[in-house]
Amino acid sequence: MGTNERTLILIKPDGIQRGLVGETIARLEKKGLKIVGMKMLHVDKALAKDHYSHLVSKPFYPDLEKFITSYPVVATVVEGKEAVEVVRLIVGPTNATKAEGGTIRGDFSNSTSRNIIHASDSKETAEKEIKRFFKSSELFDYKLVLNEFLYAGDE
Ligand code: IDP
Ligand code: MG
Repeated sequence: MGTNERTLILIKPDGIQRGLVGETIARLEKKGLKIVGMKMLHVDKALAKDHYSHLVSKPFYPDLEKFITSYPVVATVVEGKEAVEVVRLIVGPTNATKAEGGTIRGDFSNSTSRNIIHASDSKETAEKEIKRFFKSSELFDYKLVLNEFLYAGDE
């Protein structure tokens, strides 16, 4: 069973400004995801265009770029069984107005444009996004001793 799938999370400027860094990371940790990289950075325009390349032609892109480059973000890579899908489920859908309670977006946002957190949407995207935000020397391979208590009996 693969427990080493990785995904990228960004706590966006609204998440930091609203004091939700600890709450957000705590939810991922309590699920049993292993933190393998973490840093604060300021996203510049070029990085924003790269990261949101699928959205540059949208009418809301200027606001999105201004927002994501306005204040720092916290970038985190977590690892675990089916991490990409698991994190998307914990985060909730893009439009937080439609996000269920219990999800990060459902509990803390009622907006599409200010929805607290980014999470990679597929394994392929995750690989690209992790490389975009982290050097290999900034990612840590270590044994999470708790794994035996998190998944050991799974197929
Ligand atoms: P995701 O963050 O759930 O993966 P994407 O479609 O990849 O959603 O969009 C990236 C980000 O762009 C969203 O999280 C949100 O901040 C912003 N965004 C997406 N669609 C809209 C929209 O219709 N209006 C305003 N902002 C949007
Ligand atoms: Mg996306």
